[in-house]
Amino acid sequence: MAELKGALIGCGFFAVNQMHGWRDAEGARIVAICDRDPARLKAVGDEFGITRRYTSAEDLFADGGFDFVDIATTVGSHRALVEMATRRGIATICQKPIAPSMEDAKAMVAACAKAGVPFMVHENFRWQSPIRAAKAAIDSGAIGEVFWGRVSFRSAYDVFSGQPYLATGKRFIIEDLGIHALDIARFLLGDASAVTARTQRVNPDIAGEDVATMLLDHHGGVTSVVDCSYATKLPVEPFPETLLEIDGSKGTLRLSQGYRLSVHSRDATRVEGVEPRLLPWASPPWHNIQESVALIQGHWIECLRAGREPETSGRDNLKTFALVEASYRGAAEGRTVPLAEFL
Ligand code: NAD
Ligand code: 89V
Repeated sequence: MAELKGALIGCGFFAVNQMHGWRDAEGARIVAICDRDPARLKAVGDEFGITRRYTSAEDLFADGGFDFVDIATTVGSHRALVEMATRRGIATICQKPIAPSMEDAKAMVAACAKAGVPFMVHENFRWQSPIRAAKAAIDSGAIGEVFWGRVSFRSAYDVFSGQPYLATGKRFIIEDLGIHALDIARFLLGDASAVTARTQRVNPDIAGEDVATMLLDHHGGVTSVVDCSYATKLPVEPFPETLLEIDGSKGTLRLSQGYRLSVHSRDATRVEGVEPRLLPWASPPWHNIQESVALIQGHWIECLRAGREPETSGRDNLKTFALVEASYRGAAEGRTVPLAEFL
């Protein structure tokens, strides 16, 4: 089958991981790149040997010659770029968070549907191999019927040096990191119907919240706690591990720091190391996230070829983004927010 050709827009901090992933991907390659910052465009173009370079996305789309676009810019430009792609009928991947508002997110999903364009949000945390291992254990029935869960990400890692914009936005941890944990909660425990949230800002040098605690009501009566913090100083820094506690009718599952998965059921407790692969280009501690980039890209290629909707399609991701919006509204108003207010 012919190799899929892609274009990447936004050659910043995280896009380098995406470029590495695409370079190793089977069945797709990046043929053109775009960044409005010429220095970043040159750095990525030179590192990955891409000669078709654009400082304007309009010019990139006008020249065409690719089957899909991978949008790796920050959130403010997502809607305009996705809509540009739909006007050209180009299949689209867009980084999380999908948009700055639910209105924009819905408009993007609608535009892709109208144009018949496949649309995936790059929501990669559920593609981390330790999270996939936990999902497989739950699906095996080893812990029985799940009734409670916790998805936890607590760290004091300095994310601001690599991504300075994270310190300046009114919204921080739920929109940037909690979004991943909320998506994992949906992935493992099913869709949610309501959320109750509390936020705190511990670091005085940033504009947004750096601690958030969310209580989710999932369909089917499952309850979960999703908690995240960038103000938690631990003896061994766990960044960027997401930890899990899942309780079921027959046992329990724990994904603990150091990528240890323990599945306890009536007869036995199975403990295994589920450390992610260290890809040749990866650099710990980011290797967990970096591997998930390669995995979600593989999923995209498979789905595009098979004409299948990706797991984290725009349509699906509205349910994760609704949790983000509902958490902010709930924290501001001190009440439980039904997701129906957004969906
Ligand atoms: P960044 O600021 O380092 O890079 C963004 C790049 O996009 C910049 O080089 C900027 O010049 C370029 N850009 C912005 N608007 C543009 C436009 N209209 N046309 C062309 N170029 C444009 O940001 P980053 O840290 O790389 O984050 C990018 C996105 O990736 C964000 O949405 C962020 O939330 C997401 N992200 C995801 C993960 C993950 O694991 N999924 C991790 C980190 C960041
Ligand atoms: O995954 C992300 O979106 C990143 C980080 C892990 C630093 O929060 O921004």
